[in-house]
Amino acid sequence: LPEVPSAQPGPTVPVLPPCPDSPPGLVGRLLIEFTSPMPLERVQRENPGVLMGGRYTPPDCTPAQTVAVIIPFRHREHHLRYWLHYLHPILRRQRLRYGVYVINQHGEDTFNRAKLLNVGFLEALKEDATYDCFIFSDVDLVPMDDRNLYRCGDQPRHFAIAMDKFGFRLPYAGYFGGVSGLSKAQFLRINGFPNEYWGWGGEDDDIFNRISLTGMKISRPDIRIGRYRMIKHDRDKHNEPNPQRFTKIQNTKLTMKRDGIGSVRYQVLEVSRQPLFTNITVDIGRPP
Ligand code: UDH
Repeated sequence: LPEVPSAQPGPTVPVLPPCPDSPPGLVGRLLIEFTSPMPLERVQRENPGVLMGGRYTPPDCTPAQTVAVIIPFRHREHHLRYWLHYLHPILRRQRLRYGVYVINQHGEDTFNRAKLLNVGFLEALKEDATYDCFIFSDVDLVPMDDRNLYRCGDQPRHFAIAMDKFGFRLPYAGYFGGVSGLSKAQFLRINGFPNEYWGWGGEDDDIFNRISLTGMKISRPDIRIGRYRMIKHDRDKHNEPNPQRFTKIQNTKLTMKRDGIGSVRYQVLEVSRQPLFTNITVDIGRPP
């Protein structure tokens, strides 16, 4: 590594080169399965380079961005172990500086995915004000190709475009669910995500509307690269399809100004730094 002499006499400081745009050492298509048992101790042993709280910085280069990966969560420990097992090595090969934040909804009231993602944005920034890219990932989605780079670009990015459960295609042209990424500036430009979608469905379409209404355009990887496996599961309790979703997504233009990152109210109950992720348990209230 090149070394620059420091101004003061004393040790020289190594200067790491910028991380390459196309990281060397990616392997391409991956074999993903969810049948072998996956104890957390094993996943920890496999990832000694990950620091407490699920933080990682490449040892050999300086990344252009700092990425917060935000996972909306409740009662999916089994899925989280597979996610950590597959994603940490992928993100490492992608030469990312990143942190993993599991935003755990406290209690048994109706689930609210988008509000948890808003909480994740604010809480990750409290942990590290240098985060400038936010990847929002469901806990049950694992990319099948490590060339699907988890970073932000000049437009909001949709990563999970070819999921196995949809026959490796987009289910509809405006689909923005599963795994998406926005820079800090892009996220603030759309006033973050809606807080008022309780239960399953619609919030991803509302986010799509926010992006379109602010004149941005979604960027996507090649369909052969944006492939995902979803861990099969039954419908969760307290996350029933939201019957209001169809009317709500008609009104994004009116609601996005008052409902978003600027109006999110919640209470953090616990922040706990685990070896492979930071768990933030939060009370986000309940539907009116
Ligand atoms: N999530 C939780 N806990 C919950 C509900 C949701 O952690 O109780 C999170 C988790 O990250 C999940 C994401 O929110 O990946 C999205 O929720 P989901 O997986 O329920 O949504 P999806 O559209 O599935 O993937 C809908 C139910 C499918 C039932 C299929 C029955 N065969």
